[in-house]
Amino acid sequence: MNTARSAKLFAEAQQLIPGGVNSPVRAFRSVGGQPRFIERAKGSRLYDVDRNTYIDYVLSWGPMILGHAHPAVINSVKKAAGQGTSYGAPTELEVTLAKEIRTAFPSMEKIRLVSSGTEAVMSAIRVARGFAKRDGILKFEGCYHGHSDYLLAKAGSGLATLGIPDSPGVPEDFAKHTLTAPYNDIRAVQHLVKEHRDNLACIILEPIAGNMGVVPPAPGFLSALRQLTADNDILLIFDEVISGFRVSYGGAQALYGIKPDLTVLGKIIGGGLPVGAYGGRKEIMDLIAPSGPVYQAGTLSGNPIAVTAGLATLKQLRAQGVYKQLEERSAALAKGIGEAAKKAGIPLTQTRVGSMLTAFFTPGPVVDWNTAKQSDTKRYGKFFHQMLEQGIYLAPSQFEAAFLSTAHSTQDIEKTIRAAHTAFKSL
Ligand code: KE4
Repeated sequence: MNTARSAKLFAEAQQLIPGGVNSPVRAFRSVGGQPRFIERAKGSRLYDVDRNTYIDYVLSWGPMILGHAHPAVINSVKKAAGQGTSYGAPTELEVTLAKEIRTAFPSMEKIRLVSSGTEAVMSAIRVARGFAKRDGILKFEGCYHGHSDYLLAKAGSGLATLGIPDSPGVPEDFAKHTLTAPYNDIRAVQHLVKEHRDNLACIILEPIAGNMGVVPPAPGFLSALRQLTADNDILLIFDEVISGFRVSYGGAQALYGIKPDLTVLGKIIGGGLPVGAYGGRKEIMDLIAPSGPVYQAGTLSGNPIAVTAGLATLKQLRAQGVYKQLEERSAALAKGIGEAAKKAGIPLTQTRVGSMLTAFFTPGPVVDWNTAKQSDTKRYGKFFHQMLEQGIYLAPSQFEAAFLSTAHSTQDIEKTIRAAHTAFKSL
């Protein structure tokens, strides 16, 4: 596969941008080789600067659930752009999106729009601390909640990929308020709550972990966590930046029937443009400026173009049968990949919730970060490149989710499974 122009651009990019990328996981560090520079995308396809075409299972790390350049999204963004790109004043669009989110996520009685998942998580934690008047937070190893200082403790995603257990530049003072527990280990949480209850403001988790690879909640884990936090007056925050509108129109909280106190959203609600959101119980959210003393602000929060892209995306997701199709195609893909690995005698542990899935190169089981990191990342890297050479673009890290979109056809799935047979045989 000719990648000369990507190579040239990457060399130049590395002179100007740390690691040549604007987000670490894009640099292919954990799978080796060099990233492909993308020129355009349409439907399930990416097209790189060397005219190579790929079936895309990264989908911009989740937002592109309709596939790339969906006509309804593009047309609405084009129209909105003609009306100006940012006003710094309230718009009807923001009211409409807040209403739509609250309809899909009734636990989000009030909502604040921001410009990224990180910003949404940071703000949710701040208002949780302001409401509870306590500093402590508890997160789970392998979960990633963006790059705010005090959450870079045993985080997943890029940090897991790069093997940075914590990050330099985070003062010990910040990290000391952050407790971590193994995912799916309710007894560990009970123990930490017993010891630290008086200083714990909130517990935050991905209700379906996506940042150590996909790790679903163990049966009863979320309900036990909900009960434990309610009994101890600790706020429960669901980080649904990935799972929100991904695993169902109401996210993981609808799927599992659990009502958190606060929820964080991102990715899909911006349709590929920068939008994050946090929201929850009215009495908590009313603490946020200007209605209350907890300060949070943003120049481009609720940006009309980004909100337009988000609204157009959610409208398409409300169409009949969308999630059924995503479920069927994702199940078919997982089945085919599993059969291919078995035929080649490659030990694989597959996890999936709806259209977010992972194939861990380990006999398994995979239930938390400790078991996920047993995966053979070298073998994953070889598999990744074998698939890339065949025009299949998987996440350049074992510890990320693969995603399907409504644009992935049965022919795409069949082609991917055929490529997997070839790739597994070469390992
Ligand atoms: P952003 O600040 O990247 O918009 O969102 C942070 C975030 C928060 N919560 C969850 C559950 C997330 O998955 C993320 C970001 N996800 C990663 C991929 N796993 C973004 C990709 C990247 O870092 O480039």
